[in-house]
Amino acid sequence: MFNVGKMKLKKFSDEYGSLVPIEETRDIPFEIKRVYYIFDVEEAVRRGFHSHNKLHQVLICVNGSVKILVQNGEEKEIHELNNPSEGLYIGPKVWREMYDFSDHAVLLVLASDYFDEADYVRNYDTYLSQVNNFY
Ligand code: T46
Repeated sequence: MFNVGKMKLKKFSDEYGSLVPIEETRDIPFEIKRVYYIFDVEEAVRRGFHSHNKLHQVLICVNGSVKILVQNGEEKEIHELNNPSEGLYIGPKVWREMYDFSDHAVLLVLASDYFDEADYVRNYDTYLSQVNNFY
């Protein structure tokens, strides 16, 4: 789907464990202005329900698993994240929902800009009317 893609992150593993480094513009396709993480989410809870006008993000489930539904009015995909060396890139104009958080799931998000509520489209009908003009 346009503006969505799974990314393999390089992982260094040895008998002492594993390590994944992430360098802005090298390992992910933007400069990182903000990092946040989502945890303590009950299994029945669904979050998200919005798109962004300009924001680029990479989502990494660093512990446990979570499902991410992405859609753009025409296409819909479901990505399961359950591997700390795998990311899901989501660019602008993509509706997203996060659900099926496992016990102790931690969803780490790298974002290309500071928090700005004005960048969110939180109403699905508004999103559909905007995205139809965009694509
Ligand atoms: C996204 C998905 C994957 C802040 O004050 N600063 C922040 O950087 C963020 C991300 C949130 N907030 C506040 C805004 C709300 O009062 O934290 C509260 C919960 O945010 P929200 O309901 O937007 O959380 P999610 O899980 O629905 O969405 C979040 C991100 O907001 C969003 O950009 O793509 O994770």
